[in-house]
Amino acid sequence: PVTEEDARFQQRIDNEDKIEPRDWMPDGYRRTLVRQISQHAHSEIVGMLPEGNWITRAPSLRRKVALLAKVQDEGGHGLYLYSAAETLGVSRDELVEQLLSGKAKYSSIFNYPTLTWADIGAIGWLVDGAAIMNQVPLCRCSYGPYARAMVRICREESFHQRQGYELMMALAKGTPEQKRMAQDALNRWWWPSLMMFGPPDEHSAHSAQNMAWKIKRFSNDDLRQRFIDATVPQAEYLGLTIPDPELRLNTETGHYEIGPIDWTEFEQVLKGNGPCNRERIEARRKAWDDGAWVREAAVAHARKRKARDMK
Ligand code: FAQ
Repeated sequence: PVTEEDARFQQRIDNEDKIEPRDWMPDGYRRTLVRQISQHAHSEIVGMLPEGNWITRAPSLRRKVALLAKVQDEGGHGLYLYSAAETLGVSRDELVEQLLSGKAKYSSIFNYPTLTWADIGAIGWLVDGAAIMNQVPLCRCSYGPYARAMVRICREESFHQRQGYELMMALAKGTPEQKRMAQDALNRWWWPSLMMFGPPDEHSAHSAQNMAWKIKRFSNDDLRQRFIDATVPQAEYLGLTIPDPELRLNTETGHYEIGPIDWTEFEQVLKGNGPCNRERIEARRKAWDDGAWVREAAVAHARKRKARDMK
C-alpha cells in the first residue's frame, strides 16, 4: 500500500469487511471489478446463444421447458451482474458498447458451436460445472453487490448443472448412437471447459492483486484442478471417456493429472478467431439494434409519466 487510504482499505479487506458502493476504494479495485463483473455479465448474455440454438429443436416438451428456463435464468444473471457493475459508476450503455466494439471480453467457451442435442447436456454438465467451481468462491468476494448477486446465481447454476448431467445420463444409457453423440460432445467440450478457468497461474496478469483484494479466493490452476477431480469420476459413471490419453490419477496426491492444454487455441479464441466469435458478436449487435425501439419507447414512457406526476 502506498497511501494511508490504501492501507486502511487493505485493512478492511483483511478483516473480511464487505466493500459497498459508497465506500472509498482504490481506482484499481474499481477498475478490475468493472472489468470482471462486466465480462461475467457479457458471458451470461452471449452464453444464451449456443443453447438458444436448440430451444426450437429440443426432443420433448419436458426438455424444452427445462432449456427455456435455463436460458431465461442466464438472461437474469446477466441483468443482475450489469446492475452490480453499475454500482461502480459505469452505465449499462457503456458496458454494451464495450462488448460490441470488442473492447470487453466474454468467456472463451461461448465461441464454440452447439452441433448436436448432446451439446446441451455437455454445456450443462461441464460449462455450468466449471462455472459453479469458479463462482461459489465469488459469493465471498470482498465487493458486497457482486458477492450477493453470486449467491442466487450459484443456486441456479447448480440446477443447470444437474439438468445437463441428467441429460448426458439419458444419452449415455440410450441407444449406441445416442451414446456416440454424448461421447462426441464430451470430446469437443472438455478442453474448452478447462480453458474457462483462465491462463495458468504464472501467466495470469490479475491473479496476485485480485487475491490480495479478496476478489478471487483461489487461483485459476487450483480451481481447474478441483473441476478435473470432480468431473473425471462423473464421466466414468456415465461410461464416457475423457479425451486425454495422458489423464491419470496420481495415487500419492489423490489428484488427476492431465496432458497439456493447447493455450494457443485459447489465445486465438481470445483474439476473436474462435469458431463462432464473429457470429456471436453479430447476433448481439443485431439484438441491440432490433431493441432500439423498445429502449426509445421506455424512455418516452418514463418521460410522459414524470410530466404527468409533476402536474
Ligand atoms: N475467456 O489475469 P487473468 C457463465 C482473460 S460462466 C475469456 O487470469 P482474471 C455461466 C481475462 O479476462 C463464464 N477471457 O484474469 C454460464 C484477462 O483479460 P483482460 C463466465 C479470459 O480476471 C454457463 C486475461 O484473460 N464466468 O457464464 C478467460 O483474474 C452456461 C488474463 O487472465 C466468469 O466470468 C476466458 N476463459 O481471471 C452461462 C466468472 N480467462 O480482462 C451460460 C468471473 C481469462 O485483462 C451457459 N470471472 N481471460 O483483458 C473470473 O473469475 C475471472 O475473471 C477469470 C479470469 C477466472 C475468468
